[in-house]
Amino acid sequence: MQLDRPTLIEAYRRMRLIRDFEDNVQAQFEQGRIPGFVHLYAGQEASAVGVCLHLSDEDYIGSTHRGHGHCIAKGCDVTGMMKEIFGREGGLCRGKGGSMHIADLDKGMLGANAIVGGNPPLVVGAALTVKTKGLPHVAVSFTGDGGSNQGTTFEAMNLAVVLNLPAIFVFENNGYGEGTGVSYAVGADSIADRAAGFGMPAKAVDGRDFFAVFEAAREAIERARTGGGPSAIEVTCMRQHGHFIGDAQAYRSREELERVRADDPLRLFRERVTGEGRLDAPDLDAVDAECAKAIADAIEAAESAPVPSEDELTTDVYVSY
Ligand SMILES: Cc1ncc(C[n+]2csc(CCOP(=O)(O)OP(=O)(O)O)c2C)c(N)n1
Repeated sequence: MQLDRPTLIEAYRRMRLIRDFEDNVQAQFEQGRIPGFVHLYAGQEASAVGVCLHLSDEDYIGSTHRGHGHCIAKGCDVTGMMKEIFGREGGLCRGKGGSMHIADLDKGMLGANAIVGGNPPLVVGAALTVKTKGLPHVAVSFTGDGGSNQGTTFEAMNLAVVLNLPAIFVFENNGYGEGTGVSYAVGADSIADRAAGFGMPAKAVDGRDFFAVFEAAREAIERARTGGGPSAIEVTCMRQHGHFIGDAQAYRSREELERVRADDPLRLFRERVTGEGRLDAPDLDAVDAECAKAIADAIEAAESAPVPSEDELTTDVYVSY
């Protein structure tokens, strides 16, 4: 499918916003200004954006501990996210969730999830809601290669097939679950083939290539929207950083890290669209400047926001439906 100019710009804008967000969060964390624990998504941008560009606020996604990219790709406000990560008032979850629990229901973002394999069952629940109400929406689960091994994920895939739900399982295979390699931990040659074994169409795509992800996601999402049921996409991605900020990555070779940097999906996108004459470098430079400013403003807003007051301590602990 040939993408028009505004769509290409929007794809690049979301990927650039994720990268800038991550680079700045890393710098702030290293200066001790962010509480808690942070897992960076840099290098995997083409996955989140290639999928979420097809979604509206009425569609759902479920995310992982590495969730900033999914939130931004789904349209969450970066200032609200930054305040959340800084633990400040005005954060998307009033500063109480932090990096691993950002949710924004107005955007269909059901939540980052610190429990590996935690989101697929939630996403299947959202897909069941959509189907029961007869709505044309879909629910997408982003899960890692590690999360693909969880029993919760297996049950979710089975139920999605049995009930013919509009659910899409995106498996972001970045080669590792913490420091454990896929070849050790995943007892199948292919995560996509294993998902197909549950009875759904499944594809593997190169996550360095935005266009490959976009096309696979288009097919899967269209199928789900039109009653064709669930499907799976294995996206092979490159994690540019360690598992968490501060991970020494002793389990990765220098050559691998050099390859990861060389295969940067943003650079590859830029080269392709300018090489094919579809966008000009100044168009992309303008997006770079816009995103840099948005993130600088977000940090400033987060730094100057107050921490939640003490009387907020016990609110939001239980939710009444
Ligand atoms: C149920 C559960 N088991 C273990 C952990 C600890 N843990 C946090 S992240 C992680 C690795 C996840 O790997 P993967 O799903 O491949 O995602 P990635 O970090 O590569 O994005 C583990 C084991 C956890 N949070 N939840």
